[in-house]
Amino acid sequence: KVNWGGKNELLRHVREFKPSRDEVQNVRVLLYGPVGAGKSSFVNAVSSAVQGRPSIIAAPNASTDGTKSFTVEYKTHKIRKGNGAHYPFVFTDVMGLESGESVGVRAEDLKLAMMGHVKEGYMFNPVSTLSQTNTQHYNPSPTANDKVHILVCVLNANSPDIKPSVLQKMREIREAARDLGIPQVAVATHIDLTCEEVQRNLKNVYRSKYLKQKFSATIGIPVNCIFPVKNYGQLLENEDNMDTLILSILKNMLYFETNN
Ligand SMILES: Nc1nc2c(ncn2[C@@H]2O[C@H](COP(=O)(O)OP(=O)(O)OP(=O)(O)O)[C@@H](O)[C@H]2O)c(=O)[nH]1
Ligand SMILES: [Mg+2]
Repeated sequence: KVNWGGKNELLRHVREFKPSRDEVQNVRVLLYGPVGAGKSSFVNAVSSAVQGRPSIIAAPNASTDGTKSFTVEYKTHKIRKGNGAHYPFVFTDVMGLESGESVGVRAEDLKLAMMGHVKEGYMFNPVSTLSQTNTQHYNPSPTANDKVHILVCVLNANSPDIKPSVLQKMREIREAARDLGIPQVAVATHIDLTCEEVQRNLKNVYRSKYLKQKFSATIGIPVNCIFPVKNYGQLLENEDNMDTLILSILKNMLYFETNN
């Protein structure tokens, strides 16, 4: 349930959020998913909702028909809180998963990222996995802050079925997260283009059974951990309902960390 009138309360909750363990200063949220799913746009949507104004901190693809990932490096985005400080949660954006071998981000690299072995600025190489001998980008001794605390699968609700080879990579990533004890959720983007009722009124979003069922079966994430979202696009101003939806997703994600 989304409390559509509760934006201020959600904002207060997000502002007061503190990681559950003392050794963690930043809860690290890692986004992964097929190319063009809306990973970078989701980072911007969260940043915009938290800051109350449109904010672009991760470069999204300006074109919607990308088959090659627009994001190519391992990049962590922080959201400014004022006075030089930032919120104690960060979003790590990565290259998208592509269909086939030696294209897109490698599942192995995402496993290394989850364990905290990948350093900022690493340019993903679809042909080979980050090696321990790459001292510039391999972090041999990750701290609690380098490790991933929440894994978010980002999917485009408006795209055709995900290709089997991409599903296989997603499965590997999910299983690695399970073994590492990292909680997992999914975000279904582009809901504005998927369902007429949602397009008419965003408040109908959680009524759309189709959206949830479409994904739960294929990606193996329980329905109650799939959040439908509309990312900010070309908007010049924030919209209350979008902010409320995104803030409620953020609150739920952070809840998974606290209760893990
Ligand atoms: N209508 C609509 N468009 C969206 C939504 N989310 C993302 N987009 C558009 O989809 C395109 C791809 O978005 P990105 O955020 O670049 O996707 P990505 O997953 O980061 O893509 P790669 O980095 O290439 O893997 C962009 O043109 C976005 O404007 C959404 O919820 N609704
Ligand atoms: Mg991207």
